[in-house]
Amino acid sequence: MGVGAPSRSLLAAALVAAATTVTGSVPAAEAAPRPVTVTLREYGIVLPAKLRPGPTTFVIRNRGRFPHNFTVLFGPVRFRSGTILPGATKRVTARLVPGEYLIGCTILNGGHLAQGMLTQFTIGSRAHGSGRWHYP
Ligand SMILES: [Cu+2]
Repeated sequence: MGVGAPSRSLLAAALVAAATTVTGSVPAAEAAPRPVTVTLREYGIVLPAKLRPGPTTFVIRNRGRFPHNFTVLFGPVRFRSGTILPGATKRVTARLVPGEYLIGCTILNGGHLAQGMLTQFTIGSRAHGSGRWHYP
């Protein structure tokens, strides 16, 4: 008997445990990424100003006439979409944690940032003067 058999039974146990969490106290959000819609256009980035922690899929649509991107310039979790062509949609999934995130489009070496493609979102809050964020 190889090591495969115990692994399979462990996997089966994990699957049963995962299935039972549907009606349990674990939030469904931990099982599937929460979708957040983002719109890119000339010249702006539109998304909710407040988000929640956990696995999140940014559904990023370029509704403009030029290529754009979605780049976390500052924040506790960094990720980027890469170039999104006009009319296209890209999905980027990240496990978000509380904090402040600065988002920009870095196309044209800052040219789009200067035109206003810069925004932010926050997760949770922090005491005045404190650098420690918490949620809720
Ligand atoms: Cu842009």
